[in-house]
Amino acid sequence: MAGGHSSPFPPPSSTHRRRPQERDEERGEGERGSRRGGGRHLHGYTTTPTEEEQEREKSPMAHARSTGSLPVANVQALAETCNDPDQQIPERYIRADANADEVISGDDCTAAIPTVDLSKLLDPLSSDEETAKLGSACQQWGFFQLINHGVSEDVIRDARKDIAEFFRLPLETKKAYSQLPSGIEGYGQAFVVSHEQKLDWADMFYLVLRPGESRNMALWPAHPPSFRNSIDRYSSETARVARCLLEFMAKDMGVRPGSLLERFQDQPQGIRMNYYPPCREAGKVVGLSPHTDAAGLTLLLQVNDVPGLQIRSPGGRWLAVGAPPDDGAFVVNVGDILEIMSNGKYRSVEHRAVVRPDRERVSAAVFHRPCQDAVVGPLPELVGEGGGDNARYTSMGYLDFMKRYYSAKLDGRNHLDGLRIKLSSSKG
Ligand SMILES: O=C(O)CCC(=O)C(=O)O
Repeated sequence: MAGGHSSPFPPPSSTHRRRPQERDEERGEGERGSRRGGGRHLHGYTTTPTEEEQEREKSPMAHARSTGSLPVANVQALAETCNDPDQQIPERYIRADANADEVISGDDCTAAIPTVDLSKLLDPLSSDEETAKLGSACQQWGFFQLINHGVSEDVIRDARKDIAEFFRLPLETKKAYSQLPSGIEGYGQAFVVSHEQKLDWADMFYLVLRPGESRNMALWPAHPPSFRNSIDRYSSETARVARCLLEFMAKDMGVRPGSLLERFQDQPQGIRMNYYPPCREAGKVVGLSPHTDAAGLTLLLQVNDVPGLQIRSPGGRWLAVGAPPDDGAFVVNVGDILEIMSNGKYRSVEHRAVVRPDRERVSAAVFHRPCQDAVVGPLPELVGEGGGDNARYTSMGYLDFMKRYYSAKLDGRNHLDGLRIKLSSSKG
């Protein structure tokens, strides 16, 4: 556990011991600064960041705080009003293109995504064969289901229970963990960059998980009481799984086993918990816009048994992923950074989430990212004199890469495609 103390968490500040309502009353406009331990945005004025703030800004997850989203309505609260047949769904949520594309669906669709078995990767007798399966899944689908991953059932059960319970808290309690204007971390929304853009039918709650010292414990809910412990355990276990996968991916790419791990040193990790309320016009709204993940590797847990994830299948059609199997398999996907590091061998695939008219849906994506000083670019072992291939992507520093990602709305593969180098095939 992080820190190796009897409690896995940093010692609580006085803020942590207060009830959220008390903090609300005290904060006013200055709340946001004070929760960060300083007065950055106190009443609209910029003040000197505290030492604590400065340290956090240097942390590998600083990007999560560097680009905020415009404030928009809480969708869970909106849904409670709008699902009354006398009420209209606000125009900003109505998407003309929501149902434009054909979707391959059906209860057996989960089977269509390749399955990778972590216990077979680790078994010397089956490791080579399973590594080839892993590689093929990453190259063709960019997605796979991971089974026998070794994360214990109780860790998954507790994370599921506490995430679902958090979203069931009264709005005012959840608001105590609201995002700050300058960052993605906290309860709110992401990627809202203009007052005109269409909005997703979902709320999210983002937390930085690793490295442990980057955690902003003031944003970790005190309710449900087991939340912090559950998410801490879940973080350690998923980081272990990601580490393992990165090693086997390096093997499949034909680079040194530590090549990816060096770039993912200390395993920066964040969790995005998504709450999709039911919508009586479910076919006209989108839960989460089509996008690719910036991160290296994402482990998605479908928190309740309501399906909603759709991915671009290799044939180009949307494929609906079925309800999660009972065994707590993860849906794993390759992010933009891994596509770039693999010089395009692996694919970061577009995906989206749809909503239901009758039931809420909850999911949790854990993103694994490289360290702050990593270069996001093709691995030197794969390009130029090292690997003989031409670099297919522009290289840039990780923080610049993330700023670029967070400063645009979610829009399919746009972010990633903007970094592709057009290789000339003509000789003249
Ligand atoms: O809710 C889902 O199934 C997808 C979530 C997702 O893509 C994300 O959080 O980035």
